[in-house]
Amino acid sequence: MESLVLQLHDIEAVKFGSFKLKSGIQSPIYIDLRLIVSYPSLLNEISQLLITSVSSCTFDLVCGVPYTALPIATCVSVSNNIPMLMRRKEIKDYGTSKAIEGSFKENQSCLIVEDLVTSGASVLETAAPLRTVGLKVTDAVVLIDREQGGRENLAENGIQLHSMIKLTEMVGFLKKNGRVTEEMEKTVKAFLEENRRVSVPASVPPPQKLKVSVTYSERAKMIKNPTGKKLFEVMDAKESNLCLAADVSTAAELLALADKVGPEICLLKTHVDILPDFTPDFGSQLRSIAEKHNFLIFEDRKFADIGNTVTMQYEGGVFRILDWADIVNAHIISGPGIVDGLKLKGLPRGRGLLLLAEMSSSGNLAKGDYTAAAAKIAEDHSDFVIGFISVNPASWQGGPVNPAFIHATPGVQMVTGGDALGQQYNTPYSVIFDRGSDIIIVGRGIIKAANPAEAAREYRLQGWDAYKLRCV
Ligand code: S5P
Repeated sequence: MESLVLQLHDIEAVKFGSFKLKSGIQSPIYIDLRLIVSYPSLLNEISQLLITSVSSCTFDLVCGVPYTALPIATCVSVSNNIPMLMRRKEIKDYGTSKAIEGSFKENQSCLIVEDLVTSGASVLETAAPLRTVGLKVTDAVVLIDREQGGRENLAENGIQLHSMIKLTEMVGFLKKNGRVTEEMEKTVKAFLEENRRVSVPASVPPPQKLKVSVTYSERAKMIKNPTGKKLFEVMDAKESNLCLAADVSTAAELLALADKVGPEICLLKTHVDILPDFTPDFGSQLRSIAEKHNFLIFEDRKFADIGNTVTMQYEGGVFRILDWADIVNAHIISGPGIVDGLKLKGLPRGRGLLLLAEMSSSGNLAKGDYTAAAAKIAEDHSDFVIGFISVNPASWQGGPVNPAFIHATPGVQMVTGGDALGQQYNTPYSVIFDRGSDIIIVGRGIIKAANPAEAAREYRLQGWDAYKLRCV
């Protein structure tokens, strides 16, 4: 190992100074293994050592993290006669649009090969599409572990990291051979001490535990609630997993928009309390447009009170939501009584409920145990609860996604990013394919577009394509 480290130093693949890493942190050491393609014997040596360091693991396939580890994975594959897969970084919008190239069978195990791990984000980005197509990913092998949280971040996602060398060992060898000063060794150690746990960026979706490849039409038969069943059927019939968040400023505008965008959507989401011109016949007008275009209506009321209060909020007041909304949603902050209260009024009318299990806004508190509690309440009320507002359903704790529940995800635009008030956006592909959700909820991405109907069509096609890829 020592000689390998010295060779890497000889070819200047290891540099000392001040370098900005991909994660944004400033590091006194930089390792650039892209150079090894110019040194075939070194590349071969690294590949042989890598494979011996995972001799205790069994796997059917190898897949290198693009791009630096691709030649390493190729060498491992060729010299050990292990078939290889390639993950596309960019998915083509022509041809087969495959995320994973190569031949494989569901449930085969795939070893991920990487050159260097800091937070583990790149390994997770490769693990996500491999798992989505039904492969088992439980191990990753890396030449250098920077000891900055990658091992822990990967373990949290069910991946064991095998490393050939740790960064401190590497610097130790260089110091021993007079390649770096004692002072530099101390600087690197101090840097590692201060940056022990680099977190995985929020833009990297956690790889799912289980592929949900069951089709919407099959899931229509699994769900108990009649509205949930109808929603799956509409999605299948219209080839749409698009929900429009119709956050416009007047009821008149909303009705006009619903009529224009109606052919593209499976669901229209309202915030009826923002409409200054709301009249008691708003519900029946919207319902007739929904019937014309075959979509369902979701009032995003986000009930949060005790059971008794929400029964009145649901049925009464100015808005009389129960009369016209097929679906409403609720926070679970007040406990399962909220679901009992809403169910008392909603279930006899065949209505459905979505629980807020996660939220899209930065710093929100709906995670971990809270999300798990939402899943439990849903299971206990599966006659009325049709699913969740969620962001990363495929990576929830506590096992596989139950295909009988629908997951609808807000915070969707064509590019990732956010607004000035904490909203965070993911792309339709990331939401449906990587994160395993079912419905994209799009507001400003459509309503602020020059031509909302055209924008809605584009979102529908992207959401549907991602779903089809998931079902292959
Ligand atoms: O966590 C959430 C839950 C919801 S329902 N984050 C959200 O943004 N929403 C809603 O989705 C929000 O109230 C708004 O109606 C829509 C997102 O709108 P956009 O304009 O940011 O796409």
